[in-house]
Amino acid sequence: MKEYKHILVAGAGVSGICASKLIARNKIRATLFDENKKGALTEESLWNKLGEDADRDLISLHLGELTDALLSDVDCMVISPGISLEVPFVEKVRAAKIEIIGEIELAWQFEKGSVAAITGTNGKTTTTTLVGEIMKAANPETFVVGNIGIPYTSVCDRTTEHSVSVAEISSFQLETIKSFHPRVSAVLNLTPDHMDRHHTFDNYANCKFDIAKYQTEEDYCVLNADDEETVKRADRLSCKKIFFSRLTEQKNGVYVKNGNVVIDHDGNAETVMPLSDFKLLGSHNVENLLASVAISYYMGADIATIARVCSEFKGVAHRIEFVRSLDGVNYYNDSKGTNPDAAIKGIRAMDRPTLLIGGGYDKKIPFDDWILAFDGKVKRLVLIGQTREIIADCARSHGFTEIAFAESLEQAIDDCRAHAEAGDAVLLSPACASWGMFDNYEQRGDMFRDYVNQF
Ligand code: UMA
Repeated sequence: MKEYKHILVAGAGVSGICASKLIARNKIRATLFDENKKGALTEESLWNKLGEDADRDLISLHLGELTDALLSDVDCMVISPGISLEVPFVEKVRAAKIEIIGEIELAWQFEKGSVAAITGTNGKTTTTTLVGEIMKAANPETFVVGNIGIPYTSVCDRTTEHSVSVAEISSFQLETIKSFHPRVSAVLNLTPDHMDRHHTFDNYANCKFDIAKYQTEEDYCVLNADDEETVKRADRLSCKKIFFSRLTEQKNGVYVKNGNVVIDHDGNAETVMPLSDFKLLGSHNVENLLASVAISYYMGADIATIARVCSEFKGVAHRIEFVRSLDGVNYYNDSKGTNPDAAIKGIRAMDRPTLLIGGGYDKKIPFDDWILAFDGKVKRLVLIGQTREIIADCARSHGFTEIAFAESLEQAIDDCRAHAEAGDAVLLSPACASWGMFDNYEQRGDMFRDYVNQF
């Protein structure tokens, strides 16, 4: 770590909390600063968040406007990914010629092991989770960190020369790297997102590609050969490029051939696993699988371990999570489908006749697009919660009439089980928030999983 004396940490969310504690653990003064525009933060609430192990001699708090006095002896600012670099206080820090870095760059200064860093518009969390599980099986000293909700700064000083860090990295986090250098990086795909912060698609895409900016020809970047916007930008990379594809064979890459996942490396094409062993649905998940195989192979995992973990992988909890197969019926928990848009992804991912459990808290949003996405796939819709009549009316107005009501989630599952036949899927993807019946979508999904597992 550089010889800093006083670091300003901007943004008192989970990122700033963990960064301040890391800085103080390393005997450097940290001032945790937040503009607190919503007025929700107090010094007391922040000390509670910082916890008992926070060093109160080295950490101080500053809520409200950033003053010149505060900046007088600051030699670096660590900014949260949640704060745009265009806000006025950042301009003030720049004008004072204070170095600005982000949490990933800060953590990187403590990293002793090797890093896999994953970005892309969609699939980051699933891929990071799967690579994390593969690497944990190959090397118990594996940390899964980043935009997935576990700040890299919370574990980076526990890394060793043998450890592996698998990091989900957002475009916001990449805006403030200065030397972050993963051994294997990945850009999964690029479609417009976060335009409020990046303004143009090109800015956003370039920012994503910065994940490989400090990689050298010894390193690898895993890229989606089926995604035009990704392929288009690959030439600029100076590291080795490993392409993955669902559609075409890739020399030195990972692809699907005759129903198998194949890795072509060192002049050999080796079968990793039958694609049918992979439980997650949807072509986007096949891409996540291929990327994960490539990333973990170049991070040093052996093919037998990769195949075993990929075939056991049940997905990220509550996101089209495979729960189990019972009497030939597959059960999926997509409790994270808390709005019609998210639930449309759930139904699209089903590759078989589906008994769908929907309904919940009324956010006063229309359900038409969701019903239209049923596309002949939904054979029965079982509705729960406050919105059940509204959804039923909407479904009928689009000609869908196979509808049942249930008083509880358990009753809805029982109904589906009674009506499902071998080859069907039962999907919880409610298109509604859980409130009213549950505390949150996690509790709803946990209940679904537990109930299905006890049959
Ligand atoms: N703030 C200011 N001034 C501003 C703007 C914000 O003072 O102009 C303050 C706010 O009052 C707030 C803090 O800055 O207290 C920022 O908090 P936050 O909730 O935005 O950020 P964190 O809780 O620290 O979480 C961040 C990431 N958030 C964002 O990128 C928006 C988390 O990603 C990340 O997991 C976490 O750091 C640890 O690395 C979340 C996310 O939504 C999951 N990411 C986006 C996504 O996935 O689409 C990119």
